[in-house]
Amino acid sequence: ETWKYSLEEAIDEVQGVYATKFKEHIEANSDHEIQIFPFGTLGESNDTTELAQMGAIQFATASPGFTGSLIPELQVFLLPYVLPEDQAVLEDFYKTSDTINEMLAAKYEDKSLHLVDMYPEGEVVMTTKEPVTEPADLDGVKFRVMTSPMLIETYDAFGATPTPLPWGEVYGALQTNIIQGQENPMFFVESTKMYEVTDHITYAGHNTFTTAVVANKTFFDGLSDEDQALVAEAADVAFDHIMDYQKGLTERSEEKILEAKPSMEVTVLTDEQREPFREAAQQVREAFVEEVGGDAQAVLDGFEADITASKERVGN
Ligand code: 6CS
Repeated sequence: ETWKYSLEEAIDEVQGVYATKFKEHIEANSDHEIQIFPFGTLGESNDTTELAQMGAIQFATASPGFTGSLIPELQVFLLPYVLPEDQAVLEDFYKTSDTINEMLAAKYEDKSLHLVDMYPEGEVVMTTKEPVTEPADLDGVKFRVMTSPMLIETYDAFGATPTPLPWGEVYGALQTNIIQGQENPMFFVESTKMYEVTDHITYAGHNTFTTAVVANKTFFDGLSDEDQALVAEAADVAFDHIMDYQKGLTERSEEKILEAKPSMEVTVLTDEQREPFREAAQQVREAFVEEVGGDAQAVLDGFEADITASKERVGN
C-alpha cells in the first residue's frame, strides 16, 4: 500500500529531511511505501491538512501556525517567550509532555486527525526591510504571519501591523512591498531566499518554530497494532534524526546568507532590548486564555509545568 505524505516545505528543508527518514524506516521495515508531496505539489498548508482530514492523503505536516485556526488550543505554541530556548530542554519537552501527547493529541482526534509527532524547526527570527531593535520600529510595518489568530495578536502586541498570508505569497509580497517583514527560522530564511527581499535579520528569542506530523484518523485507527507501532517507531527515529540534523543549522544558514548577501544586517537583541517584547508577550498570553477559552488555561498551565519538569530532568 502507498501512503501519501505532504509537506509545507521542500524535500531538502527540515520537514523534508524528517519525512525522508520516516519513509526510509517504514519502507525498510514493512511492505508499505510512502510517497512524499513537497510544498507546491498539493497546495498550501490549510489545503493539505484538509486532504489529511478527508483521507485523500494519509500523512501531512501541519504547523500550529496554520492549524491553530482549526484547533485553537494549539496556539499555545505561538505564544512568545513560553517555549524553552535550550535545545536539550526543548527536545525532552516534545518527547515527554503529557500536555502535548495526551491533551493536545486528543484535540486532533476531534478533527479526524491523529497526532503522530511534533518537533521544533529552530528559533524564529524577524526579517525586515528596516532595522528592528524595539517595538516602536515595527510601527506601521506590515508584518506577514502565518494564519493562526495568536500570531496576529503577537505582532499586534509587538507594535506591527500583522498581515496573515499563506506561505506561497510571502516572497512576492515582500518583493512588491505589500509587506515589509516576516518571521521564520534561519534555515528557511536562507533556503527560500527571504534575504533577497529583506535587509535586516533580528533575533529576539521570542519563539521556536514548531511543526506537527498528523495522520488521517480513520486510516490510523484502521492500521494493525503492528503498523501503528511501526509508525510510532518511524516517528521516533525521524525525531532523533531531525534534532541531530539541526545542530548548528541556524549558524550555518546565517553564514550562507552573509556569503550570498554581505550587506545583510544581523542583530541579536540584548536582554535589555528583549524586555519590551517580553512585556508585550504578557498580553498575548491573556488573549490566548480569553479568546480561545475552552481548555486554553489548562493547556498553558500544563505546558509550563511540563517545561519546568523537562528543565529539571535535563538539568538546565
Ligand atoms: O512561514 C511559513 O509559512 C513556513 N515556515 C516554515 C519554517 N515551514 C513551513 C511554513 O509554511
